[in-house]
Amino acid sequence: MRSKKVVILGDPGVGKTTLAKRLSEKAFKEVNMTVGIEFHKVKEENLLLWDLAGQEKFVEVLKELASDRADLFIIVADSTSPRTFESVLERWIKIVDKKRTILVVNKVDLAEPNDEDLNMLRKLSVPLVKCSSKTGEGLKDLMMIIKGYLSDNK
Ligand SMILES: Nc1nc2c(ncn2[C@@H]2O[C@H](COP(=O)(O)OP(=O)(O)O)[C@@H](O)[C@H]2O)c(=O)[nH]1
Ligand SMILES: [Mg+2]
Repeated sequence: MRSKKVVILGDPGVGKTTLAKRLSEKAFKEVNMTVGIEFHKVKEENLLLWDLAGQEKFVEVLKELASDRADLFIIVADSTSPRTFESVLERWIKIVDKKRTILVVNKVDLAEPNDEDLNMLRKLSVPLVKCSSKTGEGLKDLMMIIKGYLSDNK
């Protein structure tokens, strides 16, 4: 059976690669900057995570490639960086199918996201999970939501 295609999007530095590694290898690792695209498998759940880099010269082509037949999108914001919340609205949410999207607020080990930023995202009516790819907090919830989405065949 084809693995489920899960595309991870968000500004550079929000922790997309760290999150993908954490979900596939169950460990926190210091990662290198992503060039182009990286793939991570979550064997137990038969997922293929598409981890997209933010470099402008690739992003248009990659976005198209990534969104083709995607089963699920995960958009990541960084709780220490309000700008990355704005990008969710201005940039990332516009290129996904909202009915198949989960929002992740990462790095909650460093700071609680402020309420204004959170409310801005909540208005999108998309499930939102707060987590830390470093400590692992919130990742079980995230995995449950992912599985829920994929089993419903939405
Ligand atoms: N404290 C903390 N640091 C994180 C977390 N997630 C990622 N990082 C760090 O943030 C930096 C950027 O992460 P990276 O995964 O490369 O971001 P990407 O550009 O979105 O792929 C790295 O130094 C990571 O170790 C987290 O949940 N907590
Ligand atoms: Mg990366």
